[in-house]
Amino acid sequence: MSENTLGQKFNEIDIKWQNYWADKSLFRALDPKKAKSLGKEKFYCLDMFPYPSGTGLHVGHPLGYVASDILCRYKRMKGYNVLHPMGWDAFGLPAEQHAIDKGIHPSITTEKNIETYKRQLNSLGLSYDWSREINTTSPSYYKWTQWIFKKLYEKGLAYQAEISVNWCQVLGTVLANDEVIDGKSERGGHLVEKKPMRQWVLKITEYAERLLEGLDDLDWPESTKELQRNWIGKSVGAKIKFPFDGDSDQSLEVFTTRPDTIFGVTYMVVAPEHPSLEYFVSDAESEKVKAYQKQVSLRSEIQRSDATKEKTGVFTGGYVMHPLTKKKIPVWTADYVLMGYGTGAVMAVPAHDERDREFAEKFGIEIIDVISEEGTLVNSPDGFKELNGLKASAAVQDICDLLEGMQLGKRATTYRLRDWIFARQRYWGEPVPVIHILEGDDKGKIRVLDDDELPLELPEVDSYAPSGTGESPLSTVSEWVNVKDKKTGAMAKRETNTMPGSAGSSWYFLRYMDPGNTEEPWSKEAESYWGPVDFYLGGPEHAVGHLLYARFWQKVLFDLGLVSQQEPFQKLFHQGMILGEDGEKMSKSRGNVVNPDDVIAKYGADTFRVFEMFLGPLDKAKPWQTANIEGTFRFLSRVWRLFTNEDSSAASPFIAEIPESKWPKAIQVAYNKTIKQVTSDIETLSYNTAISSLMVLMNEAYSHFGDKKELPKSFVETYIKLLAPMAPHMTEELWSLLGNSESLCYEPWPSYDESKTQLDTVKLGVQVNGKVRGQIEFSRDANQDQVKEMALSCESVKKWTDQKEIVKFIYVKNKIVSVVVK
Ligand code: ANZ
Repeated sequence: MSENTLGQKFNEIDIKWQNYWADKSLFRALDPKKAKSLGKEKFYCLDMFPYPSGTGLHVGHPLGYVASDILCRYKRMKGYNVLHPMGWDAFGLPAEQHAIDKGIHPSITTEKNIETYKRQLNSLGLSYDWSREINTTSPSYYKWTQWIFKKLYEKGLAYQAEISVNWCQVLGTVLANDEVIDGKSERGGHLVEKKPMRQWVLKITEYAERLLEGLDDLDWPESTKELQRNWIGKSVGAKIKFPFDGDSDQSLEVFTTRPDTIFGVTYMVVAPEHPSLEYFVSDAESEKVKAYQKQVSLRSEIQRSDATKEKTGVFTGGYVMHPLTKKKIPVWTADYVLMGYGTGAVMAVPAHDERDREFAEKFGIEIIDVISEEGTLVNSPDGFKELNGLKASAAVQDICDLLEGMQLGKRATTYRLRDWIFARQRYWGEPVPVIHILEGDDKGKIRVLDDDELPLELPEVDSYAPSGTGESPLSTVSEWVNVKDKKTGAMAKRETNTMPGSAGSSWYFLRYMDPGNTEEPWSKEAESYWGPVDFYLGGPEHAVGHLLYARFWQKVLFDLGLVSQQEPFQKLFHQGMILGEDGEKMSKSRGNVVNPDDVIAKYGADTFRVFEMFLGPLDKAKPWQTANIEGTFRFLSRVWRLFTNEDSSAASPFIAEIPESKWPKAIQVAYNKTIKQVTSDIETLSYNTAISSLMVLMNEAYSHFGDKKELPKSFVETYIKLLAPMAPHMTEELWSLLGNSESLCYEPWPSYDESKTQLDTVKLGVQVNGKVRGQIEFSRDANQDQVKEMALSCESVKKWTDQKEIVKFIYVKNKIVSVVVK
């Protein structure tokens, strides 16, 4: 068959088997009872579910999906009860923006996009259990997202607060951080200001310590664990009070990790938003401070934390008193101190803190060294001289004791992690199931909806555009917003904020365990059987967002006795990105996007799958190489041709029953070695090396069984099985051509004979005085004398040893043969 017709043939085979799998629901996971009765262990393999965008998949998306699919197909053959689900994380801005522009309801756009995605995923032969498909925007799903919000609220983990948001007056809307670039809106380039607005917030900080500790036992990439650790940002130190100068009943509290440097404090800094700032500002400095505050309000926190920017700040005119020396210390305000961290105020030690040093040098503030090069205390003032010479770590303890005794300090731990702002002023999100009571005894209070009032569905709106007041478009739907409280009959207003994009994805892995349940979000039975996810695959860009939120919800649900596991994802893997052929990120604007549909149409899905896995190590970024697809296609075509007859209508007529013991020795070894290699490579997701060892074995097969020689049936069967997880369509077809009536998907995975994974002879170079002079081949069990005799009788070695004295002969079993002569 010509390459073209073979490509076509592969396409037909793809469709045939995709239909077969779907008709037989072959990838449906067994329910826990059934699986237990069959003694099958579970394997829960999860892909990060996609946002179904309007542009469909590009070749970068399937990389992870194919990779996890290979693992799932392998695990089924190993006898596991595999749960491999897929669904849609479908709330979000693009569909909403489309609705604003075109007036089409986001659910319609979403549905259409899902259809495209699903068709594309199926065309790759991915073995999903579609009976468990979920969609975060369907009321039957978000009913339970609302239910979990309710649990969080009841546990005191959801509260309302005035939080400063990015407000764009021109667009009349609140913007997410990534929609703001250099203080301007990404869309239109309009000015964005900070403005306080009422928001729902989840108290993730209450779980900071447990989120940190839990990381240690997870089988996750170290880099991702480190990102989460940094994000949580635990700091151990002390909170110290500096009494106000002139009013020692009041004090300015700072957080420091270095109480040992307290005698090096030469000024204080409060954040420009600090509530005590006003107290310090003298009349003389008032104008300057106000102007500075205004200037800072236009800068984002990220800009403020940029250590490379020149320090700015102003003196307030006020002072505090050093808690130990009682000296007066000037108070400054500067934007390198952030309000949201620690106490929003610092004791500045320019001798030992880089930021403070830069600031002090710029403004001519005194710098006092208090820690020596050896890390011991120096220059402690009168009354504290005995601290000199102490190691800084010991001094921390002494100074904390001292301050605690005076009630001017206490040991403290802070976390960089902030509470999670859980509200968006948008339409296309889960409504927050809360009403605000407007009259009667409960006036001003809120009520969370009862379970029987859920789901609270999104109403139809005339316009999806922002309301212009900063509130969500829901606020304009008065029939929906204005309600009577079911319990008291009091007038009430519905909450109009919707939940953020990451709400639905914070628990979807639980819903897959029991997606049809209408009574509960999941049954205990299903969760205790399937949890935790055994293998989770997705991009590293979710390291601190989704992956941290999901861990947080899981821990809350665990504390409520609703799940059996403390952690949701036991093992995590990040696939690397597939770059464009030019080595750049694929993007429409660069014009380097490859559409998988085109590749599949020409070569079939198996070539696409194998090619993507063969590009390189799964976790590395690598460029797409159209030219090399041909190579992969040729490899699969070779497999096909060896195992089938001339016109691809039947199995090769040369296939015969020949026991393994009758095969040539070399192929026995290559065969067992490959089974071993492919097995361990799949377990470690080293698919590129698994594929190359299958290529090597195919070459061996051609050299021993090609040219119309007899082909052992068990060799063919095993080869098909080893290739099956990667190239599932053609291997199913080959399997059926061999006369099998059942699918290959649940055939037992091949085993190998360890003793046959190596040839029983070894070939080694013979070194003479450190240089290789010849090569000998001998039995693996040969002893030193036998090897020596062989080495010394080798012609090319003799040239270098003749007439010389053999000083030493070294043989390291199966590794080194070395002769030393004089
Ligand atoms: C005195 C000192 C001396 C400090 C020294 C450091 C070194 P991490 O480790 O990141 O937690 N700090 C405290 N609150 C701050 C805020 N709201 N904005 C900016 N900086 C703040 O950093 C803790 C240190 O950062 C604290 O310890 C404080 O400076 C500063 F040689 O106090 B340190």
